[in-house]
Formats: sequence, C-alpha cells, structure tokens
Amino acid sequence: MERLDIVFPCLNEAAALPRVLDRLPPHSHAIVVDNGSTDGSAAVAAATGATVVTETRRGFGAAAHAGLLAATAPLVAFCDADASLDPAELDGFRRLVEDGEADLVLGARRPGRGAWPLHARAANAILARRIRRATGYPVTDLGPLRLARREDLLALALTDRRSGYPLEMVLAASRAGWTVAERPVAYAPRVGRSKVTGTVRGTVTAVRDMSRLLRAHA
Ligand SMILES: Nc1nc2c(ncn2[C@@H]2O[C@H](COP(=O)(O)OP(=O)(O)OP(=O)(O)O)[C@@H](O)[C@H]2O)c(=O)[nH]1
Ligand SMILES: [Mg+2]
Repeated sequence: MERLDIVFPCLNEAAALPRVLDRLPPHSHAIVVDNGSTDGSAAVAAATGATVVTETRRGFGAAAHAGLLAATAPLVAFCDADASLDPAELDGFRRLVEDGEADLVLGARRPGRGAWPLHARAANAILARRIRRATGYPVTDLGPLRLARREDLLALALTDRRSGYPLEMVLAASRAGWTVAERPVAYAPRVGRSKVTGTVRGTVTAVRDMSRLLRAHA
C-alpha cells in the first residue's frame, strides 16, 4: 500500500478537526494548511500529530496548493476540514489509483439531511453538466474529496488560488489526458458556521470563478 498525504485546507475549523483527524485511513498522514485561523485550529491539528503548514494568502486554492507543495508521499488527497466528509473513504480512492484504474478519483457527494442547501446543490448540478460537456468525463459533482499521484498533480501546474482550484484541476487533467473516476461519498452537515455554500454571496462568487475557468478551457 502506497503512502498517502491528505491535505486539509483549514480556516477556523478547530471544532471539527479532532473528529476529522480521527478518521484517517491507514498509511496516511494529515497536512493541515492553516489559512489564517484565529480559533486555535493550528494547535488542535498539531496536537493530533498532523503536519501544520501556514498559508497567509487567503483562498481555498492557496491553502490546497500549499499542502500539495508540502506533501512528500507518492499519493496526495484533498479533504475539507469541516467534518462534512470522511477521510476514511480515501482508502478506496487509493486502491483505484494504485490499480491503474484512474489517475484522479473524485468523490461525488451523497448528502445527508441538511448537509447541502438547495441553491448550492442546483449550482453544482449545472456546473457538473458543464464539466461533462467540456471534458467528456461522466462526473456528477465537483466534490472536494479527491486523490491523485503527487507528481502528476504538480505537473498540472495549477494557478487558481481561490475556489476555482478544484475545477481547474479537473480541466487540466482533461487536457493532460488523465483517466478520471468518480465514487460516491457521504456528505454530512459541516461542523461550525458555513463560509461558502451557506451564503448566497459565497455561492455566487464560486460560480463566477468557475465560469471564468470553463470559458478559458473552451
Ligand atoms: N471558504 C474558505 N475556506 C477555506 C479557506 N482556506 C481554507 N479553507 C478551508 O477549505 C475547506 C472548504 O471550505 P468550506 O468553507 O467548507 O466551503 P464549502 O464546503 O463550499 O461551504 P461551507 O461548508 O458551507 O462553508 C474548509 O476546510 C475550510 O476551512 C478560505 O480562504 N476560504
Ligand atoms: Mg464545507
């Protein structure tokens, strides 16, 4: 089994981190990228034995990419730190990449009660359709739980440092001829106050970032 580094972009997730970091798959190590938290997230993460990386530049992509650059394992995964996703599910993702069935595995969120507000779900469904059209990948979600080989990810040379990072990854993978697989994953209500999907403004900004990337890809 190959070693796996899991990158957790983290902005004020101290309440969620213990639960998240307790669910790591075997042969994996957590890299928590603290993106300017003021709630002691970094200390909570460090106490569990996770590597803590500090990224002062705000933005999901800035945090995710700093984690990728800090990783050393042959396999790297990304997972939100708000306890909405279960890192243990990455074990199955790893197998697909190890077996050569996929270069990138994406988690398609299967929401539990109250996990995913309607406007966010609708925006995501439209986005997934646009990705299918642009890439031919049969994706149904642009989920944040994902796994690939570290050197492959670095070779994509992603430049988005905001919410477009996960989309840019899929579009760049398509241009590079990667095989992309999607697997269902559980999606629970986040711990802590919502920052993006719970607010219409956050959703609108995310959709705008993503539309720009899709236009550039076309
Ligand atoms: N929003 C946001 N999240 C960040 C940032 N840096 C790191 N993160 C982390 O990125 C992950 C995803 O962000 P979330 O706020 O959960 O985004 P979301 O799932 O679309 O929306 P909510 O869960 O409703 O807030 C979380 O672990 C955040 O703590 C940042 O600058 N902005
Ligand atoms: Mg979330």
